[in-house]
Amino acid sequence: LRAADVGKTVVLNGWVNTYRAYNDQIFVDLRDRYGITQIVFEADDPSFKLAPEIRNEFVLSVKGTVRERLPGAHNPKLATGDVEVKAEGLTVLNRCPTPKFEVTEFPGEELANEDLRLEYRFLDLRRPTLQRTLAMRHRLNQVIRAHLDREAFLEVETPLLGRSTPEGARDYLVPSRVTPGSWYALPQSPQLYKQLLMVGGYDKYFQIAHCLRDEDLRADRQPEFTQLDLEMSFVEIDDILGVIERLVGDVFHQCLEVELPAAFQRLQYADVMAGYGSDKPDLRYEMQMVDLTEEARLSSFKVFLDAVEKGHVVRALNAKGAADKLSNTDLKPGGKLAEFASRYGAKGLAWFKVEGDKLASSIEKFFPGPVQDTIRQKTKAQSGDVLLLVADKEDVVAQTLSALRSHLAAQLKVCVNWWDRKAEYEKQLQEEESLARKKQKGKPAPRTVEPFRFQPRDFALAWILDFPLFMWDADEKRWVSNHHPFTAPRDEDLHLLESDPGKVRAKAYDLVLNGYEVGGGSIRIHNPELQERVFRVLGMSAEQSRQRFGFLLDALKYGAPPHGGIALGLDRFTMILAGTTNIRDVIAFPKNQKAKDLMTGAPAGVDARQLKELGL
Ligand code: AMO
Ligand code: AMP
Repeated sequence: LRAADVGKTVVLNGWVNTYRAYNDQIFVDLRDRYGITQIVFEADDPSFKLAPEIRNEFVLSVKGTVRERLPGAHNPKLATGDVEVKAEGLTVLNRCPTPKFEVTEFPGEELANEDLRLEYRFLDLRRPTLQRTLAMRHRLNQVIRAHLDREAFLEVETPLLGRSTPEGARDYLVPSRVTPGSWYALPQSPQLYKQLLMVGGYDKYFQIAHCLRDEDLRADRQPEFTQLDLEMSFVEIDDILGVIERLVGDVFHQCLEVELPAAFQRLQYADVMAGYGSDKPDLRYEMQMVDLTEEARLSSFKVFLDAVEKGHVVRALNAKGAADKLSNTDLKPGGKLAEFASRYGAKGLAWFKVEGDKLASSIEKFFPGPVQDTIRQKTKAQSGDVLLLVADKEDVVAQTLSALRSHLAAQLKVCVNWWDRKAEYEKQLQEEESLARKKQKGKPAPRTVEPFRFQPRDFALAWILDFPLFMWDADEKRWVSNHHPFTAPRDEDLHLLESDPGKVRAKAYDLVLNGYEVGGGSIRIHNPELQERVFRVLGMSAEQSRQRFGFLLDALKYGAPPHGGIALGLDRFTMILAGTTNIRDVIAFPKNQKAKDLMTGAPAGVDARQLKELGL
């Protein structure tokens, strides 16, 4: 309801957000999906007698007349803030005990404990933030469907009960009652079905698909999550990247009114690993790692010399201008940053402060002048910078410096998330308004705070290309697929498949957004002999691959077109569109970190009779 509705008789149904009772008036803020409206019960109306029993979260149906608020009582923060509804009839549709936590959100105030909110998810879902997020997710799905329909894709559903298609995680298994002792696997992704659809002649397929993986959970991982799954025939890498660039551009345009570049930057796996120590670097800011192994070799610092001796590496990050922001508590041995680094396996964290054209540190004396000069040049060090160094095995150094990079970017405010900027803007706006209202006795104030706008560097998208096809699994002592076993090797590396598998690059690509892997895919193998060769490198005998993947090998023999595809993680995508870092915020009924649904109690026991029927 807006000012234009003044004079109308209306019926509003909703939940009591807040109520304030006075002698002659009772104010109720009624909430529904569309917002909050102020209702006034006045002593002259029979509904006034009912109103005192109203409590938070009661469900009301209110009949009344829309009227303009009194001068000074307008609320510019509410979309409905110019009007109120004078009640002329009230039905209490349902009551509610005092909720275990406040559904009303107060800016700047922390939410109740997440486990409690997950237990009462139906209440938590009433929070405007969650409602906005789920509406954003709905919008995303609509944009995807309309866009891919325009590009002639067909939406096809694939089964939930199937055979296991390995993606590197554990399967959720479902026992068969009809065939005792046999099991279905819930899909980790529709990977093989979509490839079979290509063999079936559906050359552009997509699906918004549920995927299930029994893996350890993190802030950006759920056991059950959703992919935009897509596959195309007769394509090369560029075709797939192009479809996704157009689609993601459309999503950002329609969901956030942000215009992305027509093509995303393309980076080599080897380069990002060397520069950022991660295959999903946050590219909203620079701060690359610099290799100083040679300089360490020329020093007399024992820790570094021992490391170099063992074939380890020494690498550094330059925290620009951090000298006056990092204190001794951060830098000292065993201090905050060293403690952080140790979580990733680093045994210590060395540092230099750059003072003019000198390096200052307790270990500076071990580095000859010319070596210090090279270090400054290589790290592009300027006065006021702090260099942070780790010596260890290459993977430990990469993991540590990659984590330290994000940690420092947040601590030093090198990179501020757009939603934090937006929250800051809203806080300023509120302060300004309340100040101005005091001064001007309630009249709305002219705004001086700059309105919130997205900046180009709020979103950094990049393709990571040329992943290795295999990785060495040291525990199992065998080669494993980096993506999955159906990914095609690059043609020019084919001759290395058996002789040097580690050197073979894949026709695979990941999409990275603000440090999250939001998608991944590849061109697939469509030749049955090549597929069998890859299975062999993975340690599968001919019988084993026939037994597990006979249907795929057959399909490839029966005229499989060249094909490829990709899957976008829609939960992670929504997280970024909605401005949260918690994947549970974008899923209506998520599981907690232990894969439990705290509301329904799943997973839970079942009747002995059910187990007996299943032969368990
Ligand atoms: P992949 O395993 O890389 O590829 O998954 C694609 C994308 O799905 C998202 N994702 C997850 N999101 C939330 N919770 C999880 N547990 C989770 N696991 C993955 C990520 C990831 O980039 N079949 C292939 C795709 C293909 O080759 O076409 C596949 O599933 O954003
Ligand atoms: P120490 O000689 O043990 O007092 O260490 C001197 C400095 O080197 C301290 O700041 C340590 O944190 C740091 N250091 C120790 N081991 C490493 C390592 N593997 N990589 C980087 N710095 C280290």
